[in-house]
Amino acid sequence: MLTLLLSSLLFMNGQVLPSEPVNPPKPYGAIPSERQLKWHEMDAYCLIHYTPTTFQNKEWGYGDASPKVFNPTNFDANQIANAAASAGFKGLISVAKHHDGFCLWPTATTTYSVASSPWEQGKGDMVKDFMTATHANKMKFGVYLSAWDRNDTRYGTAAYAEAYRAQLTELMSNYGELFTSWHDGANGGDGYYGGLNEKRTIDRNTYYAWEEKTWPIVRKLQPMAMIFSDVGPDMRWVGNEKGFAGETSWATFTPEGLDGKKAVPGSVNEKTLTSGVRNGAYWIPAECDVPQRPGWFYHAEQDAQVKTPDQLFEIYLKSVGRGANMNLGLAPMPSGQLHENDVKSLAAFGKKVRKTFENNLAQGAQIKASTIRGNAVKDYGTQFLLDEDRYSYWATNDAEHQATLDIKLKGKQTFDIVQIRENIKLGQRLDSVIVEHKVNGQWKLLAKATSIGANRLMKLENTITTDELRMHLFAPVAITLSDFGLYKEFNEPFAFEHTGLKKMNANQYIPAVFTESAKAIDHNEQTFASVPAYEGGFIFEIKDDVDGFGYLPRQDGQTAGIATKYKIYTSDNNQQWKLLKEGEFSNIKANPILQQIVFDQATKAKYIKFVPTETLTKNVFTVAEFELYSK
Ligand code: FUL
Repeated sequence: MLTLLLSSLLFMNGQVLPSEPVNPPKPYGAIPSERQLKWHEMDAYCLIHYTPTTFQNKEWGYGDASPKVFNPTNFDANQIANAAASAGFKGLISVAKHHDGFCLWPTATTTYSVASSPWEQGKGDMVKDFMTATHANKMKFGVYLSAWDRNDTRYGTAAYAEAYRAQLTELMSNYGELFTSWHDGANGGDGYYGGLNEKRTIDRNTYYAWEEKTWPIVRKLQPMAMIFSDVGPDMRWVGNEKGFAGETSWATFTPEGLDGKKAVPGSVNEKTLTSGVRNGAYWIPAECDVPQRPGWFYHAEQDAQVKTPDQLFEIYLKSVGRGANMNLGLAPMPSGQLHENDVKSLAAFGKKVRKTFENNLAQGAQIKASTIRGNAVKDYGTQFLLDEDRYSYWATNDAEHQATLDIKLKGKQTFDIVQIRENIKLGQRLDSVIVEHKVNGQWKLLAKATSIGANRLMKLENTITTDELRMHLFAPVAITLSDFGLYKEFNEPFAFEHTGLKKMNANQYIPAVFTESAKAIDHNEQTFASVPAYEGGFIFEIKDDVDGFGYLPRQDGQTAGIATKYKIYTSDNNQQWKLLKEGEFSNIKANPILQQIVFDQATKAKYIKFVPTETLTKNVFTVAEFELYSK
């Protein structure tokens, strides 16, 4: 190899120059498709949840809402698309049908759609309106079609599976070029099902015939659409709804099913979703979906809990900055527009990202590599680290699997983010990198990272000022690196009006039972109570009017004992109880956030009782915190 390389070199002006082009390194492992490359270039986009469920103040519609409730008074797709574009998002996905089964377009497959609603006298097509507004704001469009349908009486039979594919065909045919077809894994369970109100289970491995019949529809009609499901095939769920990819998150992945079966949407070994798999069989990068509010749908009581620009920026660093993409959930109000807090936060987040990354402080630096592939500076030199092209790169020879870059900045620079990228057309090659800076003449560790891929943003604990850096790189093959950047996070004050529910103080109520469950009222979100016998419920003696009740599920990442259904009772004597409210904690497994139950009016009763009526694990109920609220 070496002799071959040397024989192709000439000496000219004392410099070793290659006489003929040096071959580029061979790609390593699984590599992205053209479709995936285009998707990586998008970085971030949004997902809009707006269906009858919005009007019911729920997170999962049961499928029983009358189409008559779907009557926005002020729907404005452009207000929503414009807010997303102001945040720098590159795409919008319309939830064309959520689990409640209501279709936002006039489908031929069911009457449960906009065509039966009063909105635009049943003549409207909301998917089309979102598409038009998305394109007008220079973004790409996509659709989400829930496989689970709690309205359709055919759910569970072959007829529904056919209808589902017919719906997909309509969406893939009539809404321009789509960048994604988004399919979530939640399916099967109880629902309205045409009035039968029962539980239906399906065989997740066979029912939807994903590979045989369903994905081919997308491939045929929308070849550039990325198919999302928790197992791919084009991008995978990141395993949480916080928006965070793993500190190590490989774009390569090998889907693993459960119980020795094949991996399919809704039935996958979730353990490796967050981290991916080094040298996995396929290129299936993570997508980090996270709602802008605590839940995916609009709830007025959450107006003060809209994520701030700083929170969104943290998500950006831990998704886009970990080689994944960010998918932010937008939740319009029943009126049909985003709340002003959401709009304000999106615009400020957009400004923050723009200002942070507009100025690469490494520009003008001199970067000396320990080695350059075939000494071909023109083809593989370090100048490519500072150009705007994410596919041009500096490279080492095939036998060199460790290298060092010495970086002399143009004067002293102050920064707190280090960015690097690989040219992913050649695969995910780097195992790890270490960045050092000089302190009192000594090299000291500044940052390190694994799984680089499409993008890596290393946020430093402290802002530093220096004019000299060094980076060590490690890979199992020739090293290639395409970009190097230094940035300073842009900050400015931000606040929105805080309205809504107020947590009651401990002196406004007395928990009545609670020996085992003391941890549920210790004001420490990290501890949790685990209670084996909970059917009798949890009683609070109250001294003030109560407007709502809160249940925070355990926050340790485990799901055992989390409640999925509840009843709340009131009493004046702690003996006779009256049912005040009952419901489900939809989507709590994937998104274990604080569940706030708002009463229609304040209760003046002396006692209030919370009963978990269904939990994720039989015979155990877990709770991090109970809260009571007043207005
Ligand atoms: C999940 C659904 O169950 C949630 O309601 C939401 O739509 C989220 C984006 O996907 O699987």
